[in-house]
Amino acid sequence: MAMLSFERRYRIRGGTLIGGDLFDFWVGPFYVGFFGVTTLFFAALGTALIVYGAALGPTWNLWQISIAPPDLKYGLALAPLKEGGLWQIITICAIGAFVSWALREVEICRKLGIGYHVPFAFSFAILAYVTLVVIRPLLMGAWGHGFPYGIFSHLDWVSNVGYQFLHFHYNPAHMLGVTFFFTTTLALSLHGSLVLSATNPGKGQTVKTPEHEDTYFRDLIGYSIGTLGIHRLGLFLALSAGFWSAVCIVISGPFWNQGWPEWWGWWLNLPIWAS
Ligand code: UQ2
Repeated sequence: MAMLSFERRYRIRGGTLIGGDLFDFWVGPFYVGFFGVTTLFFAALGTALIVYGAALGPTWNLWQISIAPPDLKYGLALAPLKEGGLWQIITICAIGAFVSWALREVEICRKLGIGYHVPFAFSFAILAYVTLVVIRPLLMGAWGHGFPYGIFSHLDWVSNVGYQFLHFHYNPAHMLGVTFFFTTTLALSLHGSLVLSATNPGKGQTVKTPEHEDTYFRDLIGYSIGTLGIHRLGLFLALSAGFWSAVCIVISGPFWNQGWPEWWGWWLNLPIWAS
């Protein structure tokens, strides 16, 4: 699918943000660009450092390999390579690769003259990661507040940080994040099933149009959001899920350090209950 004959028509020069024509070419189906080179550089270096970190560690068990951030005593300083320094460089590589990838998406949008919706959406995922390993550790005063890079170790980190606040489900921003994640799955399941139902009408019958899709939901709930609208809604729900996830962790510690159940004291303490 990647090399259909007409695709050549869309392989246009220009639209680069940096480097002019220098990296403006394709390798097989892939656009390279300056940011293709930087993506490859950061991803390769970061991966090599993870493998090096694993080689230093006590195990090759894939589930148990973990690259830990520095001890809290190092604060916001650079740590020795084997005591969290690796984690710090790997974090720089990860952010370098993610941001390069987003900018390569931007260059492709510019070439094609389409909107920046895809890199805009990806930037929310980057924001969520950067919130965990940069913004929150900065606000808390130590890189040691970042999460460890390992399959089980990062699960343990999430559990431990959650219990530091007694019951994370009482975090109002966490509530919003969870609700947006669930609503995203609801919207995608409605949309995916509706489109498949219209395009798979059964043997001998013709494929149905969006008019049928609209009519289905008007009959069912009296309202159809429309074919463009469902995609706007889906993007909004998914971006909101990522955004409130970032908010829910960045307020935990820097702006609230009791249990999250206690936060709801503002409600119990309202003057209307005074008597
Ligand atoms: C729709 C529509 C689509 C869809 C879907 C709907 C023709 C193909 C799924 C229905 C969606 C509605 C009513 C919004 C539901 C709201 C939430 C918060 C989940 O109308 O247009 O296009 O796929």
